Amino acid sequence: MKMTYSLWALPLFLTACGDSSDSHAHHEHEAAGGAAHGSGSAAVPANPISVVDGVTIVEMTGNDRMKFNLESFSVPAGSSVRLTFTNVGRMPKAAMGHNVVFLTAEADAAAFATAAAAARDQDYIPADFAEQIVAHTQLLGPGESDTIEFTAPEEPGDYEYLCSFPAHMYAGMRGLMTVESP
Ligand SMILES: [Cu+2]
Repeated sequence: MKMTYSLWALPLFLTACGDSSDSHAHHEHEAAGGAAHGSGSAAVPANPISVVDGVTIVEMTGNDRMKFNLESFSVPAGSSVRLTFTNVGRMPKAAMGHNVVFLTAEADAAAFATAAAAARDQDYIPADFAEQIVAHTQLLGPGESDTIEFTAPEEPGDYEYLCSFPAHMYAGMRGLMTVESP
């Protein structure tokens, strides 16, 4: 996961401080790593949504109680989104893995979840449903983190997201990304 943190930190560093080697940016990197690797207390971000240079930065977490920290958030249509997802739980990945999958407006979340549950060998991302996915993170075990970048849909509306680990959507790991007219 060290590599993931490096990838996560670099764009923030460049965005916040240009090409200077400002110690402040470095400190932020350490704080982010420390939060995920800390004592195991739920490291839920206080301000999970921010916008930097037009990019919506989303910090999402999933826990052992099968809850996301965000049940909804908004992004401007067609804008860039950088989402970092962290599994803040402690249970083993095989029993309590989490991901975040954003579905297209046309997708059927229930049908997707059913297909996903049967796709263990693909980390619960069913290949047959690729066209119904806007973006998704990796499946994460405890303490792991993944950052994805994607472009929000051009069409305003509500887009469902979910954890596709079997039964997690029905336990509450789902939400809505509202795409707003720019
Ligand atoms: Cu989950």
